[in-house]
Amino acid sequence: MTDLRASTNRTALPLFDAADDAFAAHYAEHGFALLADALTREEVAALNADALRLCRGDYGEIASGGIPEGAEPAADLTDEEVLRRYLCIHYPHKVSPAAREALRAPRIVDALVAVIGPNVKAMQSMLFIKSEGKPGQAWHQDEYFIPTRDRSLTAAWIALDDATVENGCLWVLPGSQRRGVIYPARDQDDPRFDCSSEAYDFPYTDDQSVPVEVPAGTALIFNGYLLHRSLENSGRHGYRRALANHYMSAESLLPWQPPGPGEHMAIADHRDIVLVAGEDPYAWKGIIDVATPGSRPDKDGGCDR
Ligand SMILES: O=C(O)CCC(=O)C(=O)O
Repeated sequence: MTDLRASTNRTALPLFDAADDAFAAHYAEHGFALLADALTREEVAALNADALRLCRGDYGEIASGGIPEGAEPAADLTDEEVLRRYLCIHYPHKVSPAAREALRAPRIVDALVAVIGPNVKAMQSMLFIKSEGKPGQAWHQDEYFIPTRDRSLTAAWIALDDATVENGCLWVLPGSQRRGVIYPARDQDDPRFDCSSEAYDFPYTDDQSVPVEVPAGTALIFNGYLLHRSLENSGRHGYRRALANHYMSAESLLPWQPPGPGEHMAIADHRDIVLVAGEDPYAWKGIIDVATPGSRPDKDGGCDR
């Protein structure tokens, strides 16, 4: 396996121009691959403008894990103050036209088809704002939270600002997807991280990890079993915004929510999905629209538990 630690400078991770065979081979080996210019400058600007509208409540209320009752109304706050209130908003695609469009961005869909197969559905989006001083997320695997039946969970993490070590870019453990093992997770109180749990007991060390420093508009496509984390936006670096969308093969059921009454667990299949490529073999079940935007709790310097 190629050792990517030798190339941890700001430009050395390969940035692919297209989702070609080399892109797919890099993904298969390392569990991730970088797609250049996945979104245009205008699409990035539209997403950042919608981020502000979301935080201002222009698209409706954001169920909040972080804003105390009786907090000042958004209308009385500056843009900076209002953006600082949110570390991450889940399901922006439910209300933001720019986020909905980004879910189907053609270059990203090409990349997903290259690594998943012809039939691809999306089930979640997350908009990270990560203002100065805001925490990152501890080591985790996305399939721990969103299980598929065929290990096809794939993230498209799109930088909406240039992502750097200083402003809290993602870090990955290359190849950690290969064993196909879901590692245990526990609560943590590390001030570098928000309230999300941390994976532990895996056979890799922090010094094997690689920072993913990329220009805005780049998509990091990564496997749901890949261990990854981000550190805090260490201050005076503006925002480190990113849109993280999650996809899987349309052939797999999605046992993400408990089965309905009288439904056997083995056929649980959450249907709040968006087909982005090919055909949905379960179209006969219909689609539901139940998720609404919400934010996760955090505070400057860790979790507000
Ligand atoms: O963007 C970040 O800081 C963390 C994102 C992440 O861990 C994820 O999308 O699973």
